[in-house]
Amino acid sequence: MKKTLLASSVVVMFLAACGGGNNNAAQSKTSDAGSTASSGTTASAAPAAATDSLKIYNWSDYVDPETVKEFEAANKIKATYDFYDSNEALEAKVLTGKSGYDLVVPSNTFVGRQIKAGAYLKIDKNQIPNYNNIDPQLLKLMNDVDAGNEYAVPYFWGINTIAINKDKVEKALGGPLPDNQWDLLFKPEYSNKLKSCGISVLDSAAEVFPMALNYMGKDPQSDKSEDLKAAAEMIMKVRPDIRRFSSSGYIDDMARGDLCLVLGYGGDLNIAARRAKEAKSNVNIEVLVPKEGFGVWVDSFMIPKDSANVTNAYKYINNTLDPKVAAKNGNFVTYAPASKPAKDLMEKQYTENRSIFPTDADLQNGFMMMPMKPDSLKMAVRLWQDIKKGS
Ligand code: SPD
Repeated sequence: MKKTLLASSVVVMFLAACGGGNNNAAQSKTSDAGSTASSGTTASAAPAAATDSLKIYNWSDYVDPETVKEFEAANKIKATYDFYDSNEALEAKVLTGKSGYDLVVPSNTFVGRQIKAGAYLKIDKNQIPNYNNIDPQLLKLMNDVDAGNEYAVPYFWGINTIAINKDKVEKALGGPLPDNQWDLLFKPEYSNKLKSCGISVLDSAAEVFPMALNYMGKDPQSDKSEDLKAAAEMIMKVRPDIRRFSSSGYIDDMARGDLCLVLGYGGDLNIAARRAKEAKSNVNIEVLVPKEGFGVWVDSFMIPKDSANVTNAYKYINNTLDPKVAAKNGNFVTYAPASKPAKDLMEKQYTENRSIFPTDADLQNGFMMMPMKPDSLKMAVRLWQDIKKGS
């Protein structure tokens, strides 16, 4: 499989970092919360006024609500939690400079240009005593888009992959799965057979193009217009078989048995599998880790420059890096926490799940999702609109 040098070297870093076990003793520290925030545009730090509220804008299904209640009670802070399901939705808010939030959680693919646009405050790491729990390899990865790790504090990492309703797919195919599991989505011979049991694909050019390019044997981060056009042509061939484009709604649809093939976020697909089990509905979902590749990404907390509750934002970030809190969130959202000692505190059913914690061997086949150049992203978005229209 063709990969960029950067993508390969990044995945090699992951091999050493995240796939292997970790024996670190869990450490938990509490912030003493006297706070200053230095802004990307202001040289001197201004003391932040004490408030009792915190406004968080995060991905849907990305926190155990119990941890939020516990944080509120322990800190006497009222947290307002709003949700989005795509980087594009978040970006539309933060780039206005008037987000109305104290914390947001973009992916590594979007962080760099949002920093450049001046959307965020610099992080004062002294306000985050649990910062040392962060897997150093994640910080190294983030350094590519946030030099010196000045703005972004990693929260979870995960993969873009596919999941199937095993029984429905086997029945529809009338035979075994293809050797290359991505054929299920990208080869009309297979997608056509799965059309009636329901195919759903993430509603985002930035998420889907790298997967298509990788399947075609091209650099998943290719900025060449001919590569993007070729990927769009390939997707267009299976377009009639795609029932919906969804970046979060697929979780419940799949759990109910209304979809049999989904290109989605690894943890969310595992939530669908868990919900199906809990409902005892005989919907048997398998989240695949295709040997032909999958995309790897990192999501981080960032403080928008219009934050009115910076001290509380630090307290909250610090709380999510507490290994016990991170493990609780990890079990709930079924993603790999940035807080390294948390892995040892998570349930084995999740830490041994390769679509949540891919093994070193799996990661050899993965590729890091990297930011697209602005012009290429613009073009990919245009092509994506056409794909969705089906014309
Ligand atoms: N439900 C939480 C989903 C988090 C997905 N993060 C997106 C990463 C995109 N590259």
